[in-house]
Amino acid sequence: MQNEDKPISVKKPKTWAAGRPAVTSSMKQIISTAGLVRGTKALLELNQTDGFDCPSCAWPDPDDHRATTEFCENGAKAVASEATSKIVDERFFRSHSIEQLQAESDYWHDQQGRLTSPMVLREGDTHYQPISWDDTFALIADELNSLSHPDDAAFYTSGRASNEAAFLYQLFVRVFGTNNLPDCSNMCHESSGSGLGASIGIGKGTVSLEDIQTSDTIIVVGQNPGTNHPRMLAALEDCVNQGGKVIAVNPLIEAGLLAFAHPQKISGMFNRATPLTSQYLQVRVNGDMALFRGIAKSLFEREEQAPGTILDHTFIGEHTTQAAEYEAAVEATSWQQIIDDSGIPREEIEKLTDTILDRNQKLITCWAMGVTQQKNAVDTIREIVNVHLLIGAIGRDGAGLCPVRGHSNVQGDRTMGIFEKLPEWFHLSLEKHFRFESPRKHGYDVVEAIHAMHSGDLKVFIALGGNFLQAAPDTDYTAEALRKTNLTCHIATKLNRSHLVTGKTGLILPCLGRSDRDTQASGDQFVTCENSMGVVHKSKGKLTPNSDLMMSEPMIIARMAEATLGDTDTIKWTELGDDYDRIRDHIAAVIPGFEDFNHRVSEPGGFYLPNAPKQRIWSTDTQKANFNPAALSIFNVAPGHLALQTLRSHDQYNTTIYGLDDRYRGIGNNRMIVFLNPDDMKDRGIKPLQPLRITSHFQGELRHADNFKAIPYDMPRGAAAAYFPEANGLVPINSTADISNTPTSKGIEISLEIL
Ligand SMILES: Nc1nc2c(c(=O)[nH]1)N[C@H]1C(S)=C(S)[C@@H](COP(=O)(O)OP(=O)(O)OC[C@H]3O[C@@H](n4cnc5c(=O)[nH]c(N)nc54)[C@H](O)[C@@H]3O)O[C@H]1N2
Ligand SMILES: Nc1nc2c(c(=O)[nH]1)N[C@H]1C(S)=C(S)[C@@H](COP(=O)(O)OP(=O)(O)OC[C@H]3O[C@@H](n4cnc5c(=O)[nH]c(N)nc54)[C@H](O)[C@@H]3O)O[C@H]1N2
Ligand SMILES: [Mo]
Repeated sequence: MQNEDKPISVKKPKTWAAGRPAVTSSMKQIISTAGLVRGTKALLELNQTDGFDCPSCAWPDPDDHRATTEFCENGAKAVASEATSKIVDERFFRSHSIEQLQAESDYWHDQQGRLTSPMVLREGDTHYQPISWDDTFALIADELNSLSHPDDAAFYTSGRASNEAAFLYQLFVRVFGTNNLPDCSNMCHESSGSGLGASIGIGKGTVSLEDIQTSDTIIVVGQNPGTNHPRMLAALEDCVNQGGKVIAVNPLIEAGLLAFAHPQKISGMFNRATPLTSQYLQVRVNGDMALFRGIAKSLFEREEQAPGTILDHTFIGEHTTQAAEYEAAVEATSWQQIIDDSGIPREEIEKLTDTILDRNQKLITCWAMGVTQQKNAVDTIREIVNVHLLIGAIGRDGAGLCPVRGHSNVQGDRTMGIFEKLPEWFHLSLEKHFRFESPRKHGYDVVEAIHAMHSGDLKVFIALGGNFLQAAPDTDYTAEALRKTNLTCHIATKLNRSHLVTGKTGLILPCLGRSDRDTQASGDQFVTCENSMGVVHKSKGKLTPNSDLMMSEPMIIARMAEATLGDTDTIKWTELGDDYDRIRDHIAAVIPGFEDFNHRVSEPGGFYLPNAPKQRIWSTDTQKANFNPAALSIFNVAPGHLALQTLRSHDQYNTTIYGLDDRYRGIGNNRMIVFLNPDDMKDRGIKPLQPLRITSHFQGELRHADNFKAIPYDMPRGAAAAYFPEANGLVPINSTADISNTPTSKGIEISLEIL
């Protein structure tokens, strides 16, 4: 465990990622937390076709071959955190009051080990008390059944839940009578779902791993793969080695985008790094829509000079709508506005257009939170699609759209029906198969759920994983909201701050994780996940669980449902928990693309779900791909203010803090920092490491956070960056993206004061 009192260390940021330091770091982590034997066993099973799926990110595994070390440094840290042999049991809770636990850091919480027994915190209690599983389910059933309407309860999901758990959970929630299924996606790629759905008719990406490896040009926008999707670097390296070009679009210089030393190759072990990006565009925060508008403008202008040679007229004619309106919108946008809003000189935009047009116009654009957590995220994503449509860079080899998902099964959870706005066909399919009336009123998303708890409308909050309090925006407001409920209930593997801010009654239900062996009445079980590229594959835990009292997620949901609703003619809840094949048979009957699920998922590597845009079929309102002729928009702040983004360090998984370093950015032993442009610091008389008060400004509301140390960093003027979740208190609850309602965690207006 790191010493939290050690002083901060600041070094020069790295210029390449992975290599031997990554291997050393992962081995150190796993041996210190899980022990040598358990740790090595865990790593050997990780991402093997008969082992378990990495619980870290959603980047796909190769379809046809697996190295024995098919994992990355941060995957190893995620497994180490889950496979730890330390436990948080009844004794732990007896000796730690809620008040004491609240005073500890998120890092400390994670270090304590795995939750092993169901615990309850009743009104007025200072300590969690043990409770039996039977009493736990009776308590939940009582609370749920005494509500005046099912809509008075909400059921959150974090994206680690398996397909089987997610399907059973949404079924339980809908039979209970509500669509209140907020999920982490609402804070993550919801904007991608909304934007892609409107433009191309599916809220998912359209490329495979092979497309990435064989593309000509890959633009990586608002994403830091070196930390958050390290195995993506290997695919980018393959692309570069085959003559492709990678372009980074990011206000910050991120080591992982500069160069990569493959830790599974000899050259990489000797830290010989392959340069990755041929062009690094340091956009202004939220300058991405303007940049893509600039590419479009350049394409139109070149087409005018050499008609018929640049745009894909056949594709545009056969497959799209609104092309003329889009052309008019581009024409109405001046170069000056594009350059001002993006912060990128015209020559750089022309150079990028040259790269795209070179060879086959095989273009892939990848993006993540730098794009999705902005006010105009949906229009930005649709602008990316606009550029792809102009040159027909979709639905052919080596070209397409690639929103890079976060949580390892967040995409699968949505496929399984974890969605507060479930489409009608899904309701009909559930009704036909299970013979019940599925409620149609849209449920609450994350932000709406927080407001509804605050106003007293939501009285029960149940969470299948996650750390709602720390992940949500506006931490104090969210804490007040949670405290107003009658019951908060967390199905969880590790202790976190959400467990310490409860309703009148608080419950912690300890569950098995991905790496744990899951044995039920019918024998050892496996679960399934869907990765970022629509491949469904199995995951089988192998480690002996830390305690017999831990229960699997599907069984917890089954028992909760049985206690609350009882069995129906068509649903025998605990029989489904006894044998997950039965859950998969239901999935096969309800969701298109899962026909013969049990059989097909046994194939090594799993199977691809159907993806219509890959075949140039568009299930949009017009049955075509829709250009979006929106006017250019940009996030502007008042003079003297800065645009703050909240991002991840190299040593965390969302709210789980594995360590206190951010190796690639050169930071050691401290997370309370704010990265700033050196000239912006000079203007304000701010010295490196000087403690600052950050104030966020939103519609006349002010929010403060103190003691953030200033770090000069290579980033555009006007930009600032601090870590999630430490800076979440600054994200205003009502500052959300248009249409998707995602909190604008990457676009917060702030001012600074020297303390
Ligand atoms: N190890 C590890 N892996 C993870 C996670 C983790 O916490 N740790 N989290 C998982 C999850 S749930 C997710 S969603 C993904 C997140 O993966 P990322 O999206 O890579 O995560 P962030 O750290 O939020 O990084 C956002 C990047 O966007 C850039 N950015 C910020 N604002 C802008 C902007 O306006 N324009 C552009 N172009 N760039 C901008 C930032 O500088 C940063 O490099 O990773 C997943 N994988
Ligand atoms: N300011 C700001 N806020 C953000 C973001 C940001 O970039 N900036 N990013 C947003 C994004 S992209 C996301 S996805 C959300 C993440 O939001 P969440 O998904 O809610 O948060 P996590 O930190 O991933 O959840 C960690 C907890 O999940 C539990 N857990 C881990 N594994 C399992 C498991 O297998 N089963 C169960 N039942 N529980 C498990 C553990 O108890 C652990 O403490 O946060 C969002 N919040
Ligand atoms: Mo995410």
